[in-house]
Amino acid sequence: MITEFPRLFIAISIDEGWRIQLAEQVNLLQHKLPFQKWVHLEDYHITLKFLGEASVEQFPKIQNHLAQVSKMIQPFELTEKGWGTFGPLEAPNILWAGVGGDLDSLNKLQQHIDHMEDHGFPKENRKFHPHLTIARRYKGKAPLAAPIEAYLPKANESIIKWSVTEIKLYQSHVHKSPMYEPLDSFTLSK
Ligand code: 3AM
Repeated sequence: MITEFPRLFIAISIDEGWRIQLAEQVNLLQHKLPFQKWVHLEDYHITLKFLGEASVEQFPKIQNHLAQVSKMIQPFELTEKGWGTFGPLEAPNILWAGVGGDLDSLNKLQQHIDHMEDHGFPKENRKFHPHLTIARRYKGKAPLAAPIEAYLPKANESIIKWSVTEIKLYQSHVHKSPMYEPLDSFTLSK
C-alpha cells in the first residue's frame, strides 16, 4: 500500500539459491556475532539508490526515470562474493555479503539511476559499494575477527551466479517485518 509520503529506494532482488545459502550461514553467525539487528531474509536486496520520502508528484517521475534507465542496460550476471563489514572491527555498523560478477554493468546501472537531480533527489555523495546488508550495529565486547569467513565452515566450490533481469522500486515500512515491499519492477531490455 502506498502511503502519502512513502519512503522509497531502488534495488536489485537476489537469487533464491543465494537466499537459502545465506539463511544457513546467518543461522551460524547469529550464534557467534552479537549484532543488534539482523535483516529479515525476505528483505535481502542490493540497494542501488535510497530515495527517502517521496511526494505524490515525484512518484510517476521516479517510475518514468526507471522505465527509461532499464532500457539502457541489458541483463547481466552477478555472483556472491565473500563477506565484509563497514566501520571499525571494534564496532562495525554493517555486516554485509559481497557481490561480484559483471560489476561494470552494475556500476553503469547505478550511475544512470543516480541521475535524479531533476526529480528532486540529489546524487549519492558516497562511492557505490554494492553489498547485501545482513546485520546492523555490532554489540560485542571483543573486536570482530577478519575475515568474516573465519566464522563460517569452508565454502563449497560452486559460486552462486544469477542473471539480473530487472530493477525494483521498494517501499520501506519502518515498523513491519519483513519491511520492504516491492511496488514496481522494470525489466532490463537494451
Ligand atoms: O540495506 P542497505 O544498507 O543496502 O541502509 C538502508 C538500506 O540499504 C538505506 O536504504 C536501504 C533501504 O532502506 N538507507 C536508509 N536510510 C538512508 C539514508 N538516510 C539510506 N541510505 C542513505 N541515506
